[in-house]
Amino acid sequence: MLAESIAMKFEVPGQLVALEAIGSGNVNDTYRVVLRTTFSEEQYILQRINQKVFQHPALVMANMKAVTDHAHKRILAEADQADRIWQLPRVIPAINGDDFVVDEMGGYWRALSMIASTTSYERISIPEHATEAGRVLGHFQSIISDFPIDQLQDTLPGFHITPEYLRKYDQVLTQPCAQERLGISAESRRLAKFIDERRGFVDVLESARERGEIPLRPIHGDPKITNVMIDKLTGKGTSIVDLDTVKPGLIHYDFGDAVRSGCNPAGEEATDLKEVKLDLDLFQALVEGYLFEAKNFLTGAEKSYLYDAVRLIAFELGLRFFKDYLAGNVYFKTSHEGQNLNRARVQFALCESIEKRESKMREILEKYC
Ligand code: GN1
Ligand code: MG
Repeated sequence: MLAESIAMKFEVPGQLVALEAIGSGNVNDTYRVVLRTTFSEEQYILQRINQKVFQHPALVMANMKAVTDHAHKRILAEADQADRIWQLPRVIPAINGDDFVVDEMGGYWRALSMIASTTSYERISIPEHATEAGRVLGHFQSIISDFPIDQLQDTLPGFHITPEYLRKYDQVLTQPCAQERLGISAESRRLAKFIDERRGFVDVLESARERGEIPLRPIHGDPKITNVMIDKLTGKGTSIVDLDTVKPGLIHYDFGDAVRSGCNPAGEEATDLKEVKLDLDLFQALVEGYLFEAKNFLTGAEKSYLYDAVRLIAFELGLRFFKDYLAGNVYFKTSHEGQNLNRARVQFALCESIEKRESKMREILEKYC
């Protein structure tokens, strides 16, 4: 198997014992690699980078290496004041010294250290977990907030620029595949109408950035709840993983993504839309954790857009899933027909629930800002 032959090309001691596919990511392929020597066991994460999504994998790795090196130094420098051992994956070099291995077909693979004794969840059901997720994101953003963005490459142009996704959606709508799908499904037409009714707000963050109200900073880009690692022994959040999308952006994309994934207890793949909602108790808990860490480095203007961020990122992900469904599922991995359509239905139902709770959410944000 290809992954097995690649697994031994990194700087890790021991012999390969097992390699298993893990994770629920919609983009990369992820494996857990177990190696042993007589006296020790070593485990690490092996990933094949999806080159349909990331066209410059070497730049993705350069960003990841630079940001993690910086973050590790901050974690060590602040360890004495911390209430936990913060962790962050380390890029394990290949035997030839590169940060990745390229296979015979031109595929890019990377190795990352494993965050020991932790687990991650597809959904959150208790407020304590939401607080920990908020702390993990806020802490990560805070320790990279002083990393200079001009040293980061834009590895995914247009990522989280909602007006761009809308423009691409409009292009997809003109294709025969999309027209056919809209023609046969009343549910698709309902979603298209849902989008049309919200065209006016898609630029809420980008226009604030253009006006100079909110700055670009280094961000995670994909802090969904499955990427937050919780310590199995202490219950505390200790790390964030999946650092592909670290690049300059608005902190709002991260906050919105953490909330839309963490505060909908029904999860991304729910089939009963009645169960999809923005749970205010989870929201309050996540906000408390996030602002505990992030309050001091965020500006007042940044704080004032946090509600919009949540509404927008739920909407944006729905738009991205729906666009992909109409285009014939070319971006997000799927395991069954209609999966991207259903994912879009869920995000739009969540967006509606967020809209209904606007005043309560603003009150909560006010309280912790
Ligand atoms: C993708 O890598 P993964 O599966 O965690 C996507 C995110 C979406 C997420 C939705 C690079 O994340 O933007 O929010 O799916 N990542 C990319 O599940 O597009
Ligand atoms: Mg990801």
